[in-house]
Order: sequence, then C-alpha cells, then structure tokens
Amino acid sequence: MEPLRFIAEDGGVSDALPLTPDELVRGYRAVFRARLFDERAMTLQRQGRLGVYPPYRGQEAAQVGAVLALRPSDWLVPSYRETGAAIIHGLPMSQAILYWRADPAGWQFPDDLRVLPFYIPIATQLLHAVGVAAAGRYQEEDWVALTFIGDGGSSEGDFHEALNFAAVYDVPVVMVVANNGWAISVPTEKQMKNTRIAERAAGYGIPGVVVDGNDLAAVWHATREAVARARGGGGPTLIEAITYRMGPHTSSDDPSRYRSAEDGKVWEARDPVVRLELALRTLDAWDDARQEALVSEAKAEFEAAVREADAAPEPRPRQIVEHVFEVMTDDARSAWEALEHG
Ligand SMILES: Cc1ncc(C[n+]2csc(CCOP(=O)(O)OP(=O)(O)O)c2C)c(N)n1
Repeated sequence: MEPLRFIAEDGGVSDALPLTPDELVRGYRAVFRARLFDERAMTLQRQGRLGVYPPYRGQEAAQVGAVLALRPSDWLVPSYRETGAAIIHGLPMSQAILYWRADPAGWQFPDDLRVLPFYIPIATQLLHAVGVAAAGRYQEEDWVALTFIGDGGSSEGDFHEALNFAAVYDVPVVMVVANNGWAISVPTEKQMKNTRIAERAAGYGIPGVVVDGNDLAAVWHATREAVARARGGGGPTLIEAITYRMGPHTSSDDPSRYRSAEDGKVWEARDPVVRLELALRTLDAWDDARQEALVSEAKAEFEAAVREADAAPEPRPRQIVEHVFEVMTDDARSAWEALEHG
C-alpha cells in the first residue's frame, strides 16, 4: 500500500488534487491556527502557566485534515494528542488552556459541542467512539464519529475489539491512526512486525487507507470519503496517516535520548504547515499580505484565549466530582460534600 499524496514536499500540487483552492485556504488557516496554539501552549507550559502538555507539532495536517471532513453534528473522540483537532471542531482555545491547566472547568466541554474530553488511557477512546456512533444510528441520527489513536495504541486489545465490533455491525465510525513512528521511546518496528497498520483493516473486512499524514489534502480527501461511506451505511474505515511528532512526547519528555537528530531534519523538510503554504503559493492562492493578516489574527485569538483562561474563577476542589455523572452517585455526593466542607 502506497500512501495517498496530492501535495509534494516542495509544495508541488498533483493534477488529481480533489480539493478546490478555497478549501485548501480553509485548510491552511486551520492548520496554522492549530500550530500557533501548540507552539504557544508549549511556551505557557515552560512559563509554569500550563500543566503537562502533549504537543502535536508535525501532526497538524493528520488531525486537522480529518476533522475538516466532519459536519458540526458529527462527533470527535480525541486522544490527548488531538488538541488541534478539537479546536478546529469548535473547542474554544480558552477552554483547551483550562483543560491543560487541569482546571476542572476545562474538562466540562460545552454541551452543544460534539467533542468528548481528551482520552489519556490509550485506546479506550476507540470503543467509546464506536458506542457514540452506534448510539446515533440507534436513535436514527445521521452523525458519524471520528476518533484518533497512535501507532502504539494499535497494540492494545481495545483497538481490536473496537474494530471488530464496528466492522461486524457496520457502525458509522472513522478511525485514524496517527502513525508518528514512536510510542514515547518505542519505535514502530519494535512494536509490530507489519508496520503498515492500514493493512490490518482487511482482517476485519473493512476498507483500510494509508495517507501521507503531512499532506492535508490527502488526509481531508480520504476522511471525506470514509465519512460519506459511514453516513451512507457503508460501515467503518481505518485510515493510517503517516506522520512524525516533531516535538517531545509531552512537555516532560526529552526525545534526544532516543531519537536521532537526522530523523528530525528529514521530517523538518516534510513540515505539513510549510508544505501547504508552499502549495497555496504555487496555486497563486496565497501571498505575503494574507500571511501577515493570518499571523496577527491567530496571535490575537490566542492572546484573547489566554486572557479569558486567566480570568476564570479559581477552581474549587468539589468540581473534581461534579459533572462526572448526570445524577451524582452516593459516593460522588459524599466526596463532593467532603471537598466542599472539609
Ligand atoms: C492504557 C494505557 N497504558 C499506558 C499508558 C502510558 N502511555 C501514555 S502515552 C503512551 C504511548 C502512546 O503512543 P502512541 O499510541 O503511538 O501515541 P502518541 O503518544 O505517539 O500520539 C503510553 C504507553 C496509558 N496512557 N494508557
């Protein structure tokens, strides 16, 4: 299986490009916002103004491209790596900041937003995405669920169970494996014999697609087809997006202890954001003035989000147990009372 690609590393665009220039501009604006958030979030973390943070630099196209294929009524079920995807599906940046500050107010995503909170236990999100998608069909809604997992997560039993169940019951779910080559310090080759993860789809009897995850057009196109198939009753798709985590696993990690600087340079040249900007310029759909306007717009958006997050009320301990269940259990209520009055 060769990865689907429409935009070359130097920004050259294939004649078969299935997106309009306007769509590419929309995509570029989205990956740019996602990158700016990620860079600034790392800075906040280093200033002690954010907790542990898992950056996604290098993976913007792999996550944003997929989310652009959704309608607002579709569900996003993200892992900790997909803050960018969540923002592009509508999570306010201020809320994302509160989340990574471990402020309980950050965990309570807006009721009208179809994004579940970030999943930290690896692979559990896949099962929940299948449940969300199956529930929609049961209720005769036409939503699709999109979920993400890493290459390492594909070694979990939950990965198999989610795929098998979704395949057998034609559940309208799209699963994207962001194959960034590393599960913290474990390279893909030490994790699996066949590193082409999309090939596993055949074992479940569902379509498997591999895309260049640093090409937003390829990711968007493949996901759009998968979402349409799912919505039309054609069941799940497994998409493998080949990409690279340019930064550390989290703000607490030092990747120079296990990865070579040469690898970093190779992937630097494949930067998904730079590549898309070059493509837009090749198509005469972008110029310096538009770039400058986007930079100031995105900076202003982030700065406003920080101000909003900073102005949030001090979290109260009792919030930890609020909003976990629709109706508090006895245990949760006694914990809530102890935290409130203790
Ligand atoms: C069930 C479970 N086991 C172990 C961990 C610890 N852990 C956190 S991230 C990680 C590696 C995940 O790698 P991958 O799935 O490739 O995703 P990436 O971090 O590269 O996005 C592990 C083992 C966890 N969070 N949950």
